Amino acid sequence: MTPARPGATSASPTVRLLGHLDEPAELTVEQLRALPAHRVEVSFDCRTEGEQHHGYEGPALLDVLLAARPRIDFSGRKQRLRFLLDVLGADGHRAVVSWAEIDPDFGGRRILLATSMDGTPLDAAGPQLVVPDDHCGARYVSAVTAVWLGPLGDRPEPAPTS
Ligand SMILES: Nc1nc2c(c(=O)[nH]1)N[C@H]1C(S)=C(S)[C@@H](COP(=O)(O)O)O[C@H]1N2
Ligand SMILES: [Mo]
Repeated sequence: MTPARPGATSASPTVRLLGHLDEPAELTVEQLRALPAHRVEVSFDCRTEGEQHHGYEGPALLDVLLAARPRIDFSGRKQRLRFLLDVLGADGHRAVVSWAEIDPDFGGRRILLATSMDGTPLDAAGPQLVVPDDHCGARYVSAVTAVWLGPLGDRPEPAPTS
């Protein structure tokens, strides 16, 4: 029998929230639905597949992380700028998002952790990162298994893979 891999079980894959958080968590897609959901229609370009159009629904990545209580000093603004999010997919594909991209005082981008794509629930596949303003689809990391939050220069080595 294949040993269960955290975040990649076929029954209900989970996404782990790691790093500088007061309440690190491991959430199923179903648990992500407890947060307010947003709906977006997006287009992005893929170098191999061409132009793609999809409708996604899910919580804002910001809300997912705020629920885990980031250890970030929010008293000022400059302190936040060194923080980044390392988003990891089940196949090892990964993309970095800066905290400032999703912070309403800076980019305020509506980046989602989608629980459905084109009306199809992602419970079995795992959630997908949705980056509506990106032209290229490469940051639409699917089957997200981990999101690490932390400051630049304080990243875990080796990278979180399980
Ligand atoms: N986990 C994972 N997510 C991924 C990729 C990948 O290789 N692995 N490829 C990205 C790329 S290059 C593109 S263009 C989009 C394609 O999204 P789609 O297949 O849902 O249209 O997924 C992105 N998400
Ligand atoms: Mo792509």
